[in-house]
Amino acid sequence: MMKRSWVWIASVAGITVLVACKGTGARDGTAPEPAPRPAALIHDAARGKPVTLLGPPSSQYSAEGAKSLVDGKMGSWDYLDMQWMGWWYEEKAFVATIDLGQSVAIQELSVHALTTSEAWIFYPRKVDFAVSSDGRTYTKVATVKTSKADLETEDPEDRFLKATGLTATGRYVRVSAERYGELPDWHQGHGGADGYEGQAWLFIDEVLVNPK
Ligand SMILES: [Ca+2]
Repeated sequence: MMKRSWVWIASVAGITVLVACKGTGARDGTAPEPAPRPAALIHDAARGKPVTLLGPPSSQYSAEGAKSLVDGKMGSWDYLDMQWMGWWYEEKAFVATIDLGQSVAIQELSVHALTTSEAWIFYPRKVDFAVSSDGRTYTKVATVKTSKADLETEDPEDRFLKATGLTATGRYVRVSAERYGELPDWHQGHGGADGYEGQAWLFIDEVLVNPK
């Protein structure tokens, strides 16, 4: 089982996101302040719809399985709050496909992700959003990338990595997230220096389609 490390060195920045909540108190070794959960969303078109994953999350961090991605429940900055699902580098890539049940005009797609470097959890390097009418042929409609500063933010954050202003139509939505990969050189676990694998976790808890 991997070990948690305790490093708090990095920078912060904002990117193309809806929410970026900063935690505090970590640098001096105290626990981060309790995090407010994002404001409840009234509805989105993916809520409760069937979800398939390329591969399941780690059994350590699996919430209630794939359906947790569309249950409208968001995690906090506590990665152990049972809302987040975690994908370790040994798991398959994060690829989630949602069947909306009917053709939908899509204006916005987003994924809610967590970063907590002290727990080896980093935002994805990028998220690709694709849409299909038949469930076989997918067309990429947006890519959201995170910057180096976003990826190496010091404090816990949660973000909606989102694509807006879309003019797509489709019944199926596919979201693919690229993991951070090897821990950065400032991180205690970099290069497996502490005897562990030196790889980052990816934590995601929700995929949203046209949130209102
Ligand atoms: Ca959820």
